[in-house]
Amino acid sequence: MNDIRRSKRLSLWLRHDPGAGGLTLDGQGWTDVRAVLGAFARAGVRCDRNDLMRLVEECDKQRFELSGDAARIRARQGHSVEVALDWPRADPPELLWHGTVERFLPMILAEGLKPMRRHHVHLSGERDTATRVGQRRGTAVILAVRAAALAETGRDFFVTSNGVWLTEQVPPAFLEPW
Ligand code: HQG
Repeated sequence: MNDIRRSKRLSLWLRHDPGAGGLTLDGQGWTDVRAVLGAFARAGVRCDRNDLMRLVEECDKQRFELSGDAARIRARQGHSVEVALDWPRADPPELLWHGTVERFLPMILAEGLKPMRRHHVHLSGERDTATRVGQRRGTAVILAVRAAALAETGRDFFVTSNGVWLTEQVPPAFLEPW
């Protein structure tokens, strides 16, 4: 199994369905590295500690995070299971970016950006990153989010250690197709 497939399996376990790997996550989304290695073994997937460390390190989007002693692992964001991520609140820049596709636009412009099955709406500081996110689904359509103005209304923004901005939702008045 290559690293992309291992990474998808790990995303599934650490974000959406820990039970599928026989894993449990703590309140902040952490689980034991040894338990994850056991889950790969039970799933019949070759992934030893070195494979896992490489996957965490080389993952283009830095999706996963190890504890300081490398005994525990979690997904940095993107969960659908209930976890309380402890990302710091931060003041966003004037504009953040969201990449989506044409077919979602009418709904988004009518009701705003919603987290859908995740906990938060994901926004990027860089337009190029938003383009890549949108391109997962087709031709990317980019929305500018007037983030600083939204924060001034009292809406919280959080920033992950890999630079993804998270917020609960973005009302249509703060969105502009770019
Ligand atoms: C859309 C990946 C209809 C939204 C990426 C998006 C990112 C609405 C989709 C990260 C809507 C949700 C997150 C509304 C939002 N009506 N559609 N009101 N509000 N949408 O995957 O932002 O590879 O949950 O535009 O690279 O695409 O997993 O969010 O198209 O960083 O690490 O509903 O996931 O990272 O899709 O992607 P998602 P996303 P990973």
